[in-house]
This record gives sequence, C-alpha cells and structure tokens, in this order.
Amino acid sequence: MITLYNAARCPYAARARIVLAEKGLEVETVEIDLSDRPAWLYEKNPAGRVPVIEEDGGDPLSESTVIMEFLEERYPEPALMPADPADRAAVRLLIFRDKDLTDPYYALRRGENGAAEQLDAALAKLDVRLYDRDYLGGAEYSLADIALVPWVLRARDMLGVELSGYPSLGAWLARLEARPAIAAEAGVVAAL
Ligand SMILES: N[C@@H](CCC(=O)N[C@@H](CS)C(=O)NCC(=O)O)C(=O)O
Repeated sequence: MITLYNAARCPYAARARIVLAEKGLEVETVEIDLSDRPAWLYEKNPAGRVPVIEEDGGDPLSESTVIMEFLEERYPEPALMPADPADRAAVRLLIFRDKDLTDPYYALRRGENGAAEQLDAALAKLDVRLYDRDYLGGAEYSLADIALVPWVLRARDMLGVELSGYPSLGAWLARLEARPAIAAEAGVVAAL
C-alpha cells in the first residue's frame, strides 16, 4: 500500500495522483491543509511540501518529478516512459523545463503585468509542439504529458484561459481527458 500526502489544489501533487491512477495502484490519501500543516510533515519532507509518498516500510519520498520516476521504475506497467533512450531524454527535458509553463501560470495567478502574454507564448509553444504529434513526448502518452497537464487544466478551469486559439493543444487535452486518470484530475480541479 502506498500513502500519498496530498493537497487537492496542488498541481505537483496532481502529478503523483495521475501516475498512481494510471498504474492502478492502491493508495491511502492523507489530505494536508497547507495553510495549517502538521509539524510531522517536515519529518517526511524537510521542505514541508506536498506531494510526499510512502510505501509500506519505506522512506518518505518527496519532489513530484522524483516520485513520478520512482513509480515508473517500481511499477513499470503500464509504461509511462518511451522505450528509446533519446525519446526518454526528450520527455525528461520537457519536465526539466516545466517552469516555461508554470512560471507564467503563477505570474498570471498573481496578476502580474504581462503574464497573460507570457502564458499565451508558453501555450503557443506547446501547441506548435503538438501540431505533428499526439503527445508531448511523441506518439505515446508519457510522464511529460502528466507533468504539464495539471497547469493546463488549472489555466483553463481556474484562470479562465481560453484554449480555442491553440487547436493542437486543445486536441491533446481532449485526448488526455478521455483517460480516466486525467478525467479524475479534471474533476478534482472542478471541485476546488
Ligand atoms: N518542487 C516540488 C514543489 C511542491 C510544491 O510546491 N507544493 C506546494 C503545493 S502546490 C506546497 O506544498 N506548498 C507549501 C509551501 O511551499 O510551503 C515538487 O515538485 O513536488
């Protein structure tokens, strides 16, 4: 059994939620109130942040990108990384550069000047990438899609960003939302 220390509103925790769901793993979820977080959370993650996961008897593991890769290695089926090393590197690079999307998202949330234009540029870049491929990493759904979709969903559903100007991105999102794990996350966002 895996325990997930979670916050519904957290897009980093969403990465862990989605991978756990895709792998069909049994999870006990402990919801953390980040505005009044328990002191013991710092024992599990010195940064005091979610997500954190724990396997029975295992050490707590934090950082969403590390958690995603750990789950992929521990539970390889269904695969969420491509087989080819060059394709795997491309997926990792997209995740490594997640701030290209998340920085303008948070800037818009803070109402900063120019943030809408920056987010538009980030979404347009993803739209171009998806013009000739179904998923961010290529032909197959992967951790790259899972890593970035939490912010695209929140931009659309919480910040009211109109995605019709990004047709390939919109088609990608529809493709993803046909998956139960992503539909569940869209439900989490709708309930926030
Ligand atoms: N780099 C971390 C970021 C996690 C993160 O920022 N989580 C937020 C919630 S979305 C959090 O716990 N914030 C509480 C805080 O920063 O004190 C990851 O990828 O897991």
